[in-house]
Amino acid sequence: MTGGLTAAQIARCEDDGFVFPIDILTRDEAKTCHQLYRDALRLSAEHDQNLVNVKGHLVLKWIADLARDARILDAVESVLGPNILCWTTNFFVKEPGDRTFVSWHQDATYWGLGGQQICSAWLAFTPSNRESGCMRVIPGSHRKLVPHADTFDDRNLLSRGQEISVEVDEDNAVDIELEPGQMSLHHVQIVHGSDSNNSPLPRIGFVIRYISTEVEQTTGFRDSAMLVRGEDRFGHFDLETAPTSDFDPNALAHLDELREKRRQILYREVS
Ligand SMILES: O=C(O)CCC(=O)C(=O)O
Repeated sequence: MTGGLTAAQIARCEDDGFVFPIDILTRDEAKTCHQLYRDALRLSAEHDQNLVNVKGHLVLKWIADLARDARILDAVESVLGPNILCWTTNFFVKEPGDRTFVSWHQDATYWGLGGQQICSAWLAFTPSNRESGCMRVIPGSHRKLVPHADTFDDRNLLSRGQEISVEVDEDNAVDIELEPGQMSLHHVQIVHGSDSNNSPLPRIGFVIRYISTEVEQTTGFRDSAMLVRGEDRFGHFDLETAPTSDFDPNALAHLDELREKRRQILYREVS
């Protein structure tokens, strides 16, 4: 490990359940990532599939490289310790005027993962601010899970449109404003959401879900993840392999299988 969070940042993450901004990519790198994302969408359409938004790191090398970037992992290691799996990658994209949003929710409610050593790294490819619909969080809300209900709203970027069914004190919300190339980390139980993009620019966030190798999938479904740092002495997850080239047919076949398993976990009945 070369960098990592400062003691003050680690303390903030423990107290508040999130920390930002963390400088990761240069502006030029962020711009390149934005272009790679656009290219990936086009190529994905040519393969007649959505290969980008869920676990894209299994079929596109640049996404896998980003999920294993030492600058990101150094920060994540400060929070999770040295043995780290990537559980999934997602893109949260709001084009100008598309009116999409993310309802207030806690990730832990639906993921079926047991333990607290789970965090999301949210990396901005484009400006993410109040106007463009940046992520918003409620400090300290990671200490307790609250009830949720599914809405399946088309404009909600979450899989089930899941939202918190008790009142959220929005007066306390913190706007996670990030410049392109900056990142935030958030705890799996933090209450978070985001409003629509009212800016003229796209708002593109690449999110990597990291877990310590100690974490277990508690739903009874066998789950998979990719070892990105350290070693796995627990074997709680089937280990995924990073692609050596883009859209390798074997990787594509495997992606379908793994996504189906993940779908079963995310759409299971939650009490
Ligand atoms: O990108 C957003 O606005 C929300 C992201 C989110 O819900 C998450 O990363 O867990």
